[in-house]
Amino acid sequence: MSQSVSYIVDGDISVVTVNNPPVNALSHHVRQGLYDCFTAADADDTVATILICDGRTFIAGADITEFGKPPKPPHFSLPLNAMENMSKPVVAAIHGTALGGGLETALCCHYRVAVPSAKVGLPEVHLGLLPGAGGTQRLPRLIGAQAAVEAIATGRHIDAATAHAAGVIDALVDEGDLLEGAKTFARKIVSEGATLRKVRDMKEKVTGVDPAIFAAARATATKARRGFKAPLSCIACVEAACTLPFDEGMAREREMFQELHDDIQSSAQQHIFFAERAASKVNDMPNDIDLLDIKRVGVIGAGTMGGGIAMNFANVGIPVILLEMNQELLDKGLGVVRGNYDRTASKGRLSDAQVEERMGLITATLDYEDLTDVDIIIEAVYENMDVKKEVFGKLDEVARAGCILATNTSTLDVDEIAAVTRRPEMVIGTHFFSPANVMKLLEIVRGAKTSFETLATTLAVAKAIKKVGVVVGVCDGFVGNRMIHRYLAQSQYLLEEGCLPHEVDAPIYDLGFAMGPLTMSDLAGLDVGWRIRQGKGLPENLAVGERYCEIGDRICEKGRFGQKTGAGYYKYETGNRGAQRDPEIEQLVVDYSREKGIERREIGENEVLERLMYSLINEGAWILEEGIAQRASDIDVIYVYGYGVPAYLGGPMFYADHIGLDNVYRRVCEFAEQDPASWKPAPLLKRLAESGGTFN
Ligand code: T1G
Repeated sequence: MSQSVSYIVDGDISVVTVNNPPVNALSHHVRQGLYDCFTAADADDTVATILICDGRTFIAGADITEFGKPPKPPHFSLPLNAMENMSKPVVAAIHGTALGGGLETALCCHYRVAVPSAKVGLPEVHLGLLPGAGGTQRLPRLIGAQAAVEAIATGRHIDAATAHAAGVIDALVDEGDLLEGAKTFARKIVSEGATLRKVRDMKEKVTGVDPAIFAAARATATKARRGFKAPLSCIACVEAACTLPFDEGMAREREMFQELHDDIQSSAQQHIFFAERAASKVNDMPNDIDLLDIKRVGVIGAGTMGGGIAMNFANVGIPVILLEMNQELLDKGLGVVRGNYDRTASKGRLSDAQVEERMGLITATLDYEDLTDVDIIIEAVYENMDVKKEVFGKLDEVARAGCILATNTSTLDVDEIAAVTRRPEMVIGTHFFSPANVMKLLEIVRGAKTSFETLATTLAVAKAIKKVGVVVGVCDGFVGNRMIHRYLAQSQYLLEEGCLPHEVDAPIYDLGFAMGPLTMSDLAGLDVGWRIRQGKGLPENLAVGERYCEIGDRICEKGRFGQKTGAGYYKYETGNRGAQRDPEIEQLVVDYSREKGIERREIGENEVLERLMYSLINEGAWILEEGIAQRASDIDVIYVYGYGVPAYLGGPMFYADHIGLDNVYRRVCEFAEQDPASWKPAPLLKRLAESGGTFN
């Protein structure tokens, strides 16, 4: 018997236990162990068999580390069919998360019981895959096509109570006494003459299903998950469950699973799965760092960012003290927060009681003295160094010893801010992305003196408020904004050389980004960057040889700041976020080139795409070279969770590896020849390109 699966006879019940830390993944040795144990259990004289797992969770899926490699026997079907064809009832006892192949395993058992805290789901779609061990054929037979399509195409985790109501779970048992609860359940059904209920034989819910369900699901998926292949394949498989006999449906599932498995999209999404987990690891941090206790939080500034940041903590039950300079700003900020909650409640995603509970966790104040016993304070005031230094000076006075002082700056020097305090080791950057209560990314900026306790605690805080924390070093714009600066500069140069705004944006949008650089600038607000450039005295203070395009400035001088003013690079109708071409701006661009003596030329989509993507990649390579990011996959996580890059592209660095670094480097060198001021090929890119290496 394999080490990771054990089998015992406990009186009249046999128990098969999986123990494969950390999440009991269905690794090849687990699959073999399950087959061996269930074969043995079928031969013994017990009346029923329980399948249960040790550790923190039931089987959380197939072993993702086995994907992309030659498959190791046995296939899932061997142990799963053995379970389904047992001559006695098999009861799956679920705790933690029964996900993917884990739920598919449970669906091959005749009954399922769970503790109330358990969750089930088929999240393969998030890995660019579909449930490949019968989930697309068995789940609709249990809960119906509509519910199954929704569950599988979204990959959502379903709580135990909902799963019980839907018929996936047959009984909820006491928390903390799962095995006894499962045994009691098994004895009860045996005494009631239990049948060997095979989900595969349940036809009622997959017969006479309205095909409109699938058409509607495809329309939803195409809109909500533009460019992702997996959701559409998931829907097609559930449709097959409703139109084909079980075994033919299983064959269809296997075929479509293999197609997705062999597609670059799935490799990219698996890359992001592991990259997200790797991002929480700090290379030089010892494993035994004690985390500081974070029970109460302070937020300085109730503006758009401050309000959103406060909501993150209230959303997970952590009380927040929200401080503003005056009552008017405080009331306005709280009004925005309540407005956000009311909108969520109006969509049925929060109850009124939950809205009041969360608002109740946010205490408003004008007095710094109210911050004397909080555990972390996050400053989110106006992006100006003098203002930030003044605030940190005050915080250093009032905050208790051991309180972390964090700044939400998106560009300023965290070390310079830390230097105005007597506790630079407790100072760190926590760069949230707007809207802060929605965007998952948190750039955690490690200062020169930031302690491991502060860093480790801030990473834990990120996880607690359901953010993806990525540790970066101090430099202008950190990782995300530093790279986007090069990307946006290229978008300007493409305009003055020959493109119109929609010609710059379209190739990036077609690649899969949520929007192109100029539409993104209109959304973020053109005035933000304009004020920063004015603050730096540009273009007058331009360094020698540095390239500068004034098209963005010219548009701002017209009071066009983007969506918020109804016009920027594009024009926007009131209430409609759709960008419309604007002949006035297109003329401005053409006139600007003429004024600067630039002969406009036809620029192909491919060149546009390469210049925008390679500007990100090349700057990413510089950032890795300087150690501002620990690993290339961190940059990919930053761009997927913070800058609208779809996970199926894997992020800019994964994309570069896919294109081939020799190709990227060759083009970057060609661009550098044409425009040495803007392109400095990164030494790391050169080395990897010449050695046939990859970033990831
Ligand atoms: N395979 C291999 N390793 C896994 C894994 C898996 N399925 N799930 C997690 N890990 C590792 C993870 O990399 C990390 O490692 C550690 O476990 C803890 O994870 C045929 C095709 C279960 C909800 O998609 O969603 O089944 O970083 O940090 O926050 O149809 O992990 O410590 O070295 O995330 O408590 C479908 C994926 C697979 C579930 C726990 N299943 N996992 O969250 O811990 S495809 C999934 C999760 C499939 C079949 C198909 C979460 C979790 P390390 P963690 P967590």
